[in-house]
Amino acid sequence: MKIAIVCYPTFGGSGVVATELGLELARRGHEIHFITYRQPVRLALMNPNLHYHEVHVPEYPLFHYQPYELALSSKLVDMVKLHGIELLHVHYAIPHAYAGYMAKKMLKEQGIRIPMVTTLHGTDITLVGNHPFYKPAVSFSINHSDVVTSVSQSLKDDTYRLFDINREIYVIPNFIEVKEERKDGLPCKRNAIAGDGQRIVTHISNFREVKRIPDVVKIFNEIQKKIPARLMMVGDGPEREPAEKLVEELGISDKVVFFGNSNEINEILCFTDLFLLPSQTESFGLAALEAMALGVPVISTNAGGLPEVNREGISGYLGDVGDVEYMAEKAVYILSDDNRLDTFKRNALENAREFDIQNIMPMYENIYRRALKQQFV
Ligand code: GMT
Repeated sequence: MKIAIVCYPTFGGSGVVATELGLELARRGHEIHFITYRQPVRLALMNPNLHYHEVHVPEYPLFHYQPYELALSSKLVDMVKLHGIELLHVHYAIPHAYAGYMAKKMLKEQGIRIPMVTTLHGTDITLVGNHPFYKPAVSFSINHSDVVTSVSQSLKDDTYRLFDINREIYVIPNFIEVKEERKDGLPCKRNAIAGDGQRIVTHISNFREVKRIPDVVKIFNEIQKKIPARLMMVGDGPEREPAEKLVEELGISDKVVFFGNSNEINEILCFTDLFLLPSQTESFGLAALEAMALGVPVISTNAGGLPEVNREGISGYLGDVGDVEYMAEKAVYILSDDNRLDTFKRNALENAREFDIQNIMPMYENIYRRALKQQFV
């Protein structure tokens, strides 16, 4: 199949999922065209089936806001015609499904019919898309997609609850490549980060309010009172600076490292003993799955789709949003005994296998076949 993938090219989860999906589809022989404003961070164009087309938005002083959707839909039209693309797969309703719909309409006028698959990732539904300023456009784009998928059952339920949706939504969970040899094969530089007997706790995110960064710091503060430990804070965003201040106020600066954005996620997770994700909401929690796939247990909240990924008492524990005390207590429970920690590590890896890319990829291929077969407008 010849597929155009539209996504956000940044460190965010939806961009990572879209990129990894495109890479695997290309490995499986499909011709993949990424169409976005910057080359996605995880995209390595080392496969003849992979193509990247940049969307340029010319600056014009009259425009207060540069019209990205317009430029994107025009680019989609041009690329579909030039490369004979058969299907659009847009990640994130805003504004990608909207731009994709416009492209479909323009192509139809030129006698080209092309189906659009829309994948909902969460923030486009639960945080941004639900705002009254966007809601009608988001509902419209979802209802006019040919096939709609969501990354968890929880997100599917939220979409039906928050929007007036008249289409079937298919759940296709996020995925991960579980490599048997990865943990041993990597040069784990544990000693450069922590001394003997110190546990390593990690948090990775875009440091937005929804991640409840102060809770990460507070949970770690409780852990380090009982167990020698260090906290790795990976990522960047508006909550980073306040977190650095909080760490200083708590007098634990010597135990916390702020890495900023990193392309070495696997290297960091390789020496991690416990992952923290106390988010306000999380449609799936890809970062938690990435941790589990490297044998790292997870302490998270039970919000959104997290219970579909992290299993209570097996791969880690889940507390109510804001229940720092419970999450800290369970973190200490896991970290305070070598044998117990090893069991949780093994279970986390075992749990991650369910989401192995090889299990999930056929679901997307089936959805594409369905979209190509059905009568689309
Ligand atoms: O919150 C993030 O980390 C970024 C955000 C995004 O929009 O890319 O992630 C969302 O999509 C990911 C991939 O499907 C999910 O794993 C995240 O749970 C989801 N974030 C939220 O729901 C807050």
